[in-house]
Amino acid sequence: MTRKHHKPDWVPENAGAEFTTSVMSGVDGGHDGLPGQTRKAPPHTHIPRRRRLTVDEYVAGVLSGDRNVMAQAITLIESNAAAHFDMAQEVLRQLIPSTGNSIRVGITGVPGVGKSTFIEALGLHLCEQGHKVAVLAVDPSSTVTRGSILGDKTRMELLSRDLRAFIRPSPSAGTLGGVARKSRETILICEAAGFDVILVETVGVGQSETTVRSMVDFFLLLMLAGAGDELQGIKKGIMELADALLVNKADGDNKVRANAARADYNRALHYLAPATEGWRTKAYTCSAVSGDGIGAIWQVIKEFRQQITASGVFAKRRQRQTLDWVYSMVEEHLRTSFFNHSGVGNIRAAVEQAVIEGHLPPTVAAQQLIHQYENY
Ligand SMILES: Nc1nc2c(ncn2[C@@H]2O[C@H](COP(=O)(O)OP(=O)(O)OP(=O)(O)O)[C@@H](O)[C@H]2O)c(=O)[nH]1
Ligand SMILES: [Mg+2]
Repeated sequence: MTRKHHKPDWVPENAGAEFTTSVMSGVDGGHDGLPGQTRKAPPHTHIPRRRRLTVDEYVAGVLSGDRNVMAQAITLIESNAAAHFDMAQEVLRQLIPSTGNSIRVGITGVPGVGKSTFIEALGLHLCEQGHKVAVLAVDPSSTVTRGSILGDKTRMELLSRDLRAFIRPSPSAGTLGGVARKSRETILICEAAGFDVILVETVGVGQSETTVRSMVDFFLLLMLAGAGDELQGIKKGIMELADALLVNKADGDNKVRANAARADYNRALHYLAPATEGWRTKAYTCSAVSGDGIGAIWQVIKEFRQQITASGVFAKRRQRQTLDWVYSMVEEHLRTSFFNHSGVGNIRAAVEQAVIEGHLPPTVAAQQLIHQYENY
């Protein structure tokens, strides 16, 4: 993967020193920045003009809710440079005790379903209620200059101007593991800065839905009426990840069809396993444009939180998610380390050929490769 020198084009009109989203872009690159997998940044890499903050300054700034420092801390987390990695981890270590006090909501749905419009409507509704709302995106296909939220500055215009909200585009393209790590750590930064609602948008690409499901408490699937399920790319598997289905664009002529779709989905949901123990996933309708149903879906999310907090499922899920995260990083590291191992590289082609030609059973081939990895 080649590194490019990016300048962020995502700068809101009211960008100023106090406005986080105006701050420098992250360092781009294709991996997750774990030690042993990082490369030295080339000399032309963007060097922020701003004075480097110390760990204590990052921690104090984030804790005091300083949007500027918050954005810089996220940029530090997104950096792939080894020196930044250690510093970012120290900042996170100190912030961890102040994290967790939020509801994390994942939002998915096919392109055009209205995710951005919905997030703006919900975000503004929550800001009016006194919440502090952070909006993040997980999109492994995005780059610094072309990401799903990046094109949204027009669609989320009001929210991006609201100082009670904080919008952060997806980290630049990379492995899903790398993007996911950065997004999880960004959630922690936002929580430490006092944001109590975290909205994570993802596009329905590959594994990104499963990944976002694994980092949120509540997972919301936006749907359209009228489009066949196949057209919508909605597989049973994705419905099974959801804590609520929300048929959007229930306005004008579409209202009747949206209500019919909601009834259909409710019937279908009856036969699916619920995503969350003790919670029944149901379908609802809303119009992100008119605002109908926005307050109602927030009530559902609040009820969900109350109910599964009381049953202990909320805490259990978060604990399991944290441990899953640990092991997914271990797995990712081991996989990269294996495939980059020169000893493995030396025999791989021959082993593969022998397997294809039928001379070597797959199990023996795997043993040989692992032996090579562990001993040479
Ligand atoms: N009538 C109507 N139109 C809507 C509604 N919500 C969104 N739209 C329109 O649908 C189009 C797509 O909305 P977006 O919010 O950009 O959809 P998205 O899911 O974020 O799309 P991607 O970012 O491309 O994945 C826009 O033209 C919106 O104005 C709604 O509730 N009613
Ligand atoms: Mg969008």
